[in-house]
Amino acid sequence: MPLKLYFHPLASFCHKALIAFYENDTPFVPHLVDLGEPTARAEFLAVWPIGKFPVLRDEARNETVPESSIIIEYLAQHYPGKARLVPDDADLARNARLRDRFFDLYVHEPMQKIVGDRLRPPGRHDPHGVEHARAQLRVAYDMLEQDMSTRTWALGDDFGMADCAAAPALFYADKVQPLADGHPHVAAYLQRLMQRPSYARVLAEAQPYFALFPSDDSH
Ligand SMILES: N[C@@H](CCC(=O)N[C@@H](CS)C(=O)NCC(=O)O)C(=O)O
Repeated sequence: MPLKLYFHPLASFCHKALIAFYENDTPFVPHLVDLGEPTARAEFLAVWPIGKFPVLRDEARNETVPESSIIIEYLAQHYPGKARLVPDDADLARNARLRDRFFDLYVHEPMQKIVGDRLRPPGRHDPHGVEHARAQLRVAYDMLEQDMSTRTWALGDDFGMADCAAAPALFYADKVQPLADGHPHVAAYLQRLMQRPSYARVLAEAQPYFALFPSDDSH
């Protein structure tokens, strides 16, 4: 099996890459990395010293591919399937990348900031940073509410890369800043994403790990 994915089932950016694999039933070997385990951590850092997953290793092409968006692009280029996650049309592809960036930078990263702050030890919290992240999420939610009032998926009718990015970003963002508070179209979009078989499978596989998620600020 030429494709090996370094990942963790709870990790939101790993969800994004897994959706792309499952959309096309692309075969791969899952390699679960426990970053808290020193040997596993050292082995992973030898592959990608930045230490963030997902990372794809393609032995057949002797390529190491980090970054969730780049993994999706790589699969679309070298292991294409029935789901065209990156559109062939250049303008549509640019739009897909813009929406992908939007979800990563303005939903996913603020969500990570809020969740990450819950994991900090007492006295090391960053309330200013968390408030900034919450304000960023509010702006992103408002923009999405308008977009999703007329669309099924992020770009319209076809599920694609931007939806892979949206699913985990909104799933976890909703836990720290609920969408139901004034964003019904985005909340409905999240429901569609969760019911999509590829993401439903990712969530089912993450289920045994959800107890590790810091569900409130008391962590
Ligand atoms: N830009 C990266 C972000 C990856 C990322 O933040 N991964 C998190 C898990 S969701 C991670 O590896 N965290 C471990 C750490 O920072 O030590 C991508 O798109 O893949």
